[in-house]
Amino acid sequence: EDGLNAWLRYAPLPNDVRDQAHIPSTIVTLNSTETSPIYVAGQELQKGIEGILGQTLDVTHETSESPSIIVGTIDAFTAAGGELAVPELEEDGFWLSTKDGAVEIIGQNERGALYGAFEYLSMLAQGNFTEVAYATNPSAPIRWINQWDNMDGTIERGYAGLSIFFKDNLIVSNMTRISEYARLLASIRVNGIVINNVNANPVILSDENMVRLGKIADTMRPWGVKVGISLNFASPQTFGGLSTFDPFDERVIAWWTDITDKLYEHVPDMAGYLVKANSEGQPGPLTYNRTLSDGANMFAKAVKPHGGIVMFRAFVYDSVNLNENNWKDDRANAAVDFFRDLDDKFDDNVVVQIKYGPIDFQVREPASPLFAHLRQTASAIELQVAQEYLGQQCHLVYLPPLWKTILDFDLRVDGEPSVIGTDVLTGKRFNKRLSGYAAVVNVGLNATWLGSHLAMSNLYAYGRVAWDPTSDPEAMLRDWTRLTFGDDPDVLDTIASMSMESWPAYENYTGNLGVQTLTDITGPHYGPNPQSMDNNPWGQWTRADANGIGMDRTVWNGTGYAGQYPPEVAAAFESPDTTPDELLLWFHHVPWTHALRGSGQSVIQHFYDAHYAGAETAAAFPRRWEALRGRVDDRRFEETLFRLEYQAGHAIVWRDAICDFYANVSGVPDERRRVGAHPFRIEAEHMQTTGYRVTGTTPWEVSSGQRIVQ
Ligand code: BDP
Repeated sequence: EDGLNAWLRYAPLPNDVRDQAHIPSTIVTLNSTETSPIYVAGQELQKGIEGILGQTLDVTHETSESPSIIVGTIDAFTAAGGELAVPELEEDGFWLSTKDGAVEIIGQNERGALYGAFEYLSMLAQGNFTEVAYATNPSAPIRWINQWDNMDGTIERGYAGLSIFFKDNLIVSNMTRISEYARLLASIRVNGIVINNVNANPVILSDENMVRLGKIADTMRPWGVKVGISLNFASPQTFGGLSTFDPFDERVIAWWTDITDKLYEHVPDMAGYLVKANSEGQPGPLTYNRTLSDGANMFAKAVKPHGGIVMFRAFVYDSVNLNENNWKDDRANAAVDFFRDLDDKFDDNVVVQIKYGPIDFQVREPASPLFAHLRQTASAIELQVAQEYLGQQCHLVYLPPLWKTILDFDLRVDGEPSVIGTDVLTGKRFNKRLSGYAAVVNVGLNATWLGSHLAMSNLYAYGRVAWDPTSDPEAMLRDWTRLTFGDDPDVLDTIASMSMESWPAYENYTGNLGVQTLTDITGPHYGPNPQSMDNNPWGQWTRADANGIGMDRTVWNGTGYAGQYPPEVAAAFESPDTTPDELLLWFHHVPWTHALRGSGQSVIQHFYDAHYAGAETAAAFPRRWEALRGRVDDRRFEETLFRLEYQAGHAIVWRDAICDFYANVSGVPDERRRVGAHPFRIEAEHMQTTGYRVTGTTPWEVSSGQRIVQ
């Protein structure tokens, strides 16, 4: 197996399990046309049941007296004389009943019915034939994917081959992979996708690309996935030939209106736009002294008549003005500083899209305080399935436990429960119509989609989390594993336990106590480079020196960031005594010998111990996987083993680099005397080589003997 079918393999169940399945012999699709999600649902059910149970069912449009698997919308079901005691369904929600020998899959809309069909198939594929009858609704209306695909076919932060969407500045003409991707997304209830990079190239707006965008939309529509695009703010000038891109200039407004109208001719149901403005060199309204909301609203007005929305990113900070030597400077403050006063300024079809933490997808961050400030403006959270700072799919890092720290966080706005997942992003807390989720996903042409079989659990779980933020990480993982690898209990337990240990292990060997991922920040964001975590213009600093480490973000003495939270939360973060250990260095600058609340251990000793513990966990992964030889098909077994072995080795590189570096900075030795010893490392420079030379390296700490072979 090459991984292309991901969790939708529909692998045959063993005969004794199959024998327990008693399902109707016909599939009835109500009111379907060939391009509708209901039609697709019928086809998918037929294909899935054939694979899983070996039964070939007919698909018809005619209801009959005999029990069948009925798929349709509520309206179509009642029009066909069906009676349904269904609890209220919301947009995209569905009802699934397998009672009394019949199966009812009834969506609030066609998309919902398709989701219900996938849900039913997921049960069958896991050999689960229990009788169920329930309705389920999404936690939020926006459940999108953001691709960071470039028009030339490369992918920003892509680690699995070239783009499935673009080549040579054009949208591809072969829609096969795009259709397969839409199918995967539908099965996890994703309803929108922005196909191009937020660092946007205006050539996406060329006539030819508009036509082809229409093709993508036609391909994804039957799967219920709406298409959107990222815009470059300066397009009127750089692409349209105007002398300005000022959002208040009539010509600029007319240009965008015209472009938008044209786009909607090709894609009548286009989801909308995604905009990264005035961030990391991207143009934006601030150039003309207009506000960020002025910029967002210009697009909002253009898409409004067509029913579109604008996802406007809150990832705005000014690296030019950050000064590392100013201890009051802090990039973490930027989003709230930029957006706080704009809360009543955005049009109602603008959604401010906020990264989960205030910096940038680090291994540990506190929840972004901006969620507490936008009471009138619609907001969405931005997660990353792409493991940019988290091992780039070469390391197994199962992300839902990380996401959970954010989604379960209670901001206590006005002293009332304001949990990000269940209160804020559902729209309930501030009574919002629009809200939800976006995830950066870096699928590429590689057959595994993400370059790693095990990384796909993150994509699967993303959809489930967006549907229900209270979803249990391990339960989702077990479902995914059964669907992806079958139900061998050893396979299940091994993948479940390794995955659940993977994020804590990665945090242990890459950056502890809230200090961020101590990675190479200057470019690739891969591998250890703690020295680059200071001396950089990006404001990602640890402020480590001989005396201590951590950013003082308190109000009384630091950058004031803690004060961006509502009072109860702010008060807790203000003191090291009430800040959780895992965020200690995020909020406080402390001496190396500072004792942790939990263990009483010093900060530096915790660093040492955590790095050894994390590397040890990773070292066990290949051994644990090896025990599954013969229980997982050879190809996926070997490909996964290769990655886990690599991870085990790289975790040691991480461990030694970070420990050596901070032993040097702090001057405090490891009380267990491991640091610097590297007893099991094999030094390449001690090997006999031909055609290579031994040389020094930067940063020195990544090679145990400070030398490499080149
Ligand atoms: C950073 C990435 C960069 C993105 C940027 C963004 O390193 O490639 O363009 O975020 O989100 O994490 O806009």
